[in-house]
Amino acid sequence: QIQVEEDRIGLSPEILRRAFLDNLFYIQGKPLALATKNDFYIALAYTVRDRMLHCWNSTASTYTARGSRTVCYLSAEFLMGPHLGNNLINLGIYDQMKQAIEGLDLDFEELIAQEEEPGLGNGGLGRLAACYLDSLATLEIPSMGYGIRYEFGIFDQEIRDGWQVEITDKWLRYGNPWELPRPEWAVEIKFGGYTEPFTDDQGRYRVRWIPAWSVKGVPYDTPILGYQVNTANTLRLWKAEAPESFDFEAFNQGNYYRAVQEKVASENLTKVLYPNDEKFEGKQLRLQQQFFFVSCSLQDMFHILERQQLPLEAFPQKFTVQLNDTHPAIAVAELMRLLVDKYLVEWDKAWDITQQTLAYTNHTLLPEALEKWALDLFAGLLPRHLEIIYEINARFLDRVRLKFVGDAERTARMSLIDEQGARYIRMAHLACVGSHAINGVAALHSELLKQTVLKDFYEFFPEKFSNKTNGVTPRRWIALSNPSMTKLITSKIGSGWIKHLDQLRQLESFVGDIEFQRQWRESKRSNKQSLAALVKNRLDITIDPDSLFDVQSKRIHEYKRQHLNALHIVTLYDSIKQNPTLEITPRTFIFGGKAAPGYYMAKLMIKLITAIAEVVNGDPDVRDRIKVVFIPDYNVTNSQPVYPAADLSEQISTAGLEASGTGNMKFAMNGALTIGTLDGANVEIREEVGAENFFLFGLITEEVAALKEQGYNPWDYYHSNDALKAAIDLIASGHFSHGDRDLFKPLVDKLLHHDPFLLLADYASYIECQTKVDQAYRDTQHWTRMSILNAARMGKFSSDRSIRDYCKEIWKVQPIEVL
Ligand code: 26V
Repeated sequence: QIQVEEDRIGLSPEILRRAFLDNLFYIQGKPLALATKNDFYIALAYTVRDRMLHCWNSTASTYTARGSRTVCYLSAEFLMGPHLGNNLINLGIYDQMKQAIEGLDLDFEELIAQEEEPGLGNGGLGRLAACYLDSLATLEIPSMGYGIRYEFGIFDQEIRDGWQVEITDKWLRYGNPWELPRPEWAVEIKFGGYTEPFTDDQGRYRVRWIPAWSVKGVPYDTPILGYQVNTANTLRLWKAEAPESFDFEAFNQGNYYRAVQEKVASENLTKVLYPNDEKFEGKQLRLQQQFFFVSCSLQDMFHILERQQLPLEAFPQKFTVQLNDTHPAIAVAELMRLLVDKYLVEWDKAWDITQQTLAYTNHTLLPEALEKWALDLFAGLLPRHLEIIYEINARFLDRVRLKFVGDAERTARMSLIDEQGARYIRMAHLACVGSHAINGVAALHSELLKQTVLKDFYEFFPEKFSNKTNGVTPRRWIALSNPSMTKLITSKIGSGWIKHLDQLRQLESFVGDIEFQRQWRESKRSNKQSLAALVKNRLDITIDPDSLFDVQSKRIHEYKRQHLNALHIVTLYDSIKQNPTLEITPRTFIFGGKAAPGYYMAKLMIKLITAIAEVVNGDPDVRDRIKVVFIPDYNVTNSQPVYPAADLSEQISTAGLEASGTGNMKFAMNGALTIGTLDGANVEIREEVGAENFFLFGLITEEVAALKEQGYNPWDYYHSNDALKAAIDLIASGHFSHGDRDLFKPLVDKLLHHDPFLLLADYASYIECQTKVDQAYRDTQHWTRMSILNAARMGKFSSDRSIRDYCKEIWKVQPIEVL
């Protein structure tokens, strides 16, 4: 007997079970006996989705009725991770659904594990966007995420013979139950061609853009449900398709085959996510992707404005648009073009609207990551936008000259166009000039922005600058991924902390409670046991849950210094070999992370870690004291069991180079202690948890700068530190490469002769600090206290706090309750 309505909204285990079987039959077309694991997963996903659709509809109608101001978060990446578990948590029916499924003798966790995560991001920047969507919905803020529906997300990583191998990510292979295509809201995006001036029938001077080709942008919407609220916002991702019709003749003189070619090319636009992070490459397709999703999104906003019958002047009241790094910075020129060319708004008025609407977040200071597009490439694709950028630049530089009379160097430095040699468009400058607010992602990073890459802009409009320290969502990163700790905390202080993370401070009153300490250790121990089981299963490596789990998981990059961690391991290994009875705290070193496919040095770092693992794990003299594990294919799914199992979190970037970090927050919230430099958000984490509960080492930003200034010579450190020399020599000798002395030579040579990230300068301090960690871990009670205090004091790093700051200080938006 089918009870449609109740079966689609009811939350009891009985109704959920009935709904699940119904979906299995009517969506997958399978009875229980014939269904595959994927069928079960899809039926389960639809059962959950059904329960979200009511919220989604009520949210949309509430927003329309209230005419609310909407946050539009523009990001080339959204690293959402699997939806199912998260939606169950946010709906508050995780346990009920588990009961419903287990009542059918199915393995609930196994079904949840079926989901192929949408890996539509590289790392920190994309994951931040996902955490922010969760907080926006939870805080009941009208908002929309806009991005690209890549057919292939970040590659899957396999490790073969110790090397990274990239495998295409076919995440859409078995369908995506979370998205709804909205072909009726498709838009057209134009590229190439040329411009010509003309006088319109009112005698106005105007410019006409005659594009050479176009693509269609089709929106795919995914509901983003808040935690225990009725708000379900939308993530709208654009897919490129061939245009309905385009007058190719106008440009191609009837060249049919070229027209067909261009149709094929248009569908390539959203095929694949570029897998670089922190390294800019001026690829044409990448610029096409950026303009594509920006233009789709802005046109979508104009359509919403029209549907609500609001005047153009209302644009900045209706929308506040956040640019997640410079990837969507072309929005400055596109919004101007739409206003001036299409909607016939006069320039000054259009410029006001643009500036009032846009705000820009910077995520990196690394010069090689700053986007600058070669002028000819840009002109070929977006000729009209280039003219608009020239006009913006001319007007802006006039103001610069007025404020800094005679300072021609400053004018050249601030220009939107880099004219030293080949000419480039500087996207960060465009974003700064076109936005009313500019922010960094941690206190230190925001200060450094003002002192370095954006110094001139800070001097020109200081009022635009602010800091918005990153945060992460406690729903995914604690409640979902660490159920044992969640249960323990809730038993002591109730469940309010999941929405108000500051409440974790109440745990401080239990820090001396022996029984609570024991339960805390037991929770950590069971999480370590689970990770050990996963490692055994996937890699057939046995690790000891009673050893110290020392974890570094993040993208592989020289500035993040995974090889400094490796030098510590080699030093420990060498000292045990020299002194076989050496007493050390048994440790398991765990690594995870992908290298950009074209980043040779990062790939070699993976090979170094796996090579050290092979030797260390195979050596009976050391293997009961140290073990090394590289977890392949580090992504959201695979990271979720890692944070709860860590004792020690490695946050060891060269000071001044990690903008914020967000993994550092996930570890500390889950009770790991941090060994770290004064970099990014580490600074603020240490302030919050207390210096006595944080293992600090290394040069600070000013010392790094001073050392480089005076002429840094890694050789001096190599020759004056025996342990360092021994570790490097051992790697160079071929000890970890079956006698091959060439394999790691590029890495060793770079350290000895150049060492741009100052590993050798920080080595002694790092090793000394690791010795303190070793000793501290032996005092179990004290370690437990520190672990509890870390978790208890991490409230600041909830993305709810970050989003509240953005809402109050940049977006000027208020919550709207959905009933
Ligand atoms: C740059 C590029 C260049 C073109 C190809 C694709 C691509 C993708 C990403 C990026 C920029 C990456 C910048 C980034 O991820 N920054 C990280 O942002 C995190 C969130 O704010 C922050 O926690 C990390 O410290 C910062 O490295």
